[in-house]
Amino acid sequence: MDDWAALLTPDLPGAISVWSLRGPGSWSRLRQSLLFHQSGMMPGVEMPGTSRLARWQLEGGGQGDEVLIIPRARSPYPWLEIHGHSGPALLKCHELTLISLGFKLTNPSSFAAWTSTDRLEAEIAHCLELTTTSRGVQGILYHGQLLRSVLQQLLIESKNRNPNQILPRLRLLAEGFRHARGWTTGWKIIICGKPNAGKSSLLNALLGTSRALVSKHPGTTRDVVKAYAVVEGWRIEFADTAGWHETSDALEMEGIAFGKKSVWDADLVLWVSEDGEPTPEILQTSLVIPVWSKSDLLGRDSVGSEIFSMVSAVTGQGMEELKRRIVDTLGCEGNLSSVPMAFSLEIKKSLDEAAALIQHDNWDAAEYELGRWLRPAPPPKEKSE
Ligand SMILES: Nc1nc2c(ncn2[C@@H]2O[C@H](COP(=O)(O)OP(=O)(O)OP(=O)(O)O)[C@@H](O)[C@H]2O)c(=O)[nH]1
Ligand SMILES: [Mg+2]
Repeated sequence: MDDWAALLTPDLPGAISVWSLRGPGSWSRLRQSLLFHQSGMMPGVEMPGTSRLARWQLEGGGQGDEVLIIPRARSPYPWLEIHGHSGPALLKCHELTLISLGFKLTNPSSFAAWTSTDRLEAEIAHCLELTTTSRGVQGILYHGQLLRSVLQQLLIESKNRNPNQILPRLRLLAEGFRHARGWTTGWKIIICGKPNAGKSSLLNALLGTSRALVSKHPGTTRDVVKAYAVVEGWRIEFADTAGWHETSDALEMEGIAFGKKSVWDADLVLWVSEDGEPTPEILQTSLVIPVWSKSDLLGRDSVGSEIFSMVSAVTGQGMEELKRRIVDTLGCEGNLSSVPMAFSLEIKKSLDEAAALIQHDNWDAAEYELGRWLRPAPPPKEKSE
């Protein structure tokens, strides 16, 4: 078993740095390079909950920078942290010293996974690092615990070897990722429609600021214009695109093709038209909200539409309703749902894999795959420069 070190703090000028070290020989290796302030015997293995001031001992006997040594655990392997000053050159010195002491370097997430109780806990921690909204945090924490009990239950029930009992539940869990993915990555919405439909104006109205150019001339937007907004507490990336139409202008054609390609990557499409034009066939496999723009130009008597969201970027009419519809359509409130769901892509892939194995009657492999989340993560991989 190797001894591992990871720098947990960013490799930037700053006030403090934290190195985490773990492995059977981590204490004995580190002792060779530290001078403790308190005199007396150097303890073999420090007790968690105690901390000690020390100095790096430089080659040739000189004293180096002062650090605080914090033991984290004694078993299954000694695990400790070094809290010290920071700065690129100083961190390089720390790194070289640790390498010369025989530590292998790894990245913080790989190290954190290894120190977690099991892979599910590590995945929860990893997703928490990624999320940018408190609603995302709420969803990950809640569904992390829910998933743990569901996996335990599935592993017991899989002993019956009954695919009808297990497969629908695995699929439901995996499908839940569609609702949960925005907790870690934010949702992506693309705004499409014919030229001059009011797409850029809609983007600006959703953002509450003038991000995209608006003009009365069709073909104003050429490239994809991206911007972030927080809608009802969720982080959403909106992409405004060039209007879709037949053209011989090479540049425009490229812009249109680029916009169409972005559709596949989007969680939701806003199909904008100023005259209730039906959603085109190319969007049939996408999640779409049809938006009827410029509703202020419609007569007073004009009735709303069940299918279209009627909005005016000029008066703001219908904007709040549209935002609510976006959040509802994306299933954003899944963070509060009691239906368990896969909250990360890794977990979704693993559930899909287990389902495929069960379909091939390979129950042992499926159980191994599901059980992986409840077993400790393997030792980390060495960091590549
Ligand atoms: N009255 C009214 N005019 C609007 C509204 N939204 C957009 N317009 C006008 O419609 C014209 C086109 O608006 P844009 O937002 O540039 O339309 P677009 O779909 O982005 O156009 P392209 O980028 O050329 O495809 C501009 O003159 C806008 O002022 C609206 O809600 N009400
Ligand atoms: Mg535009």
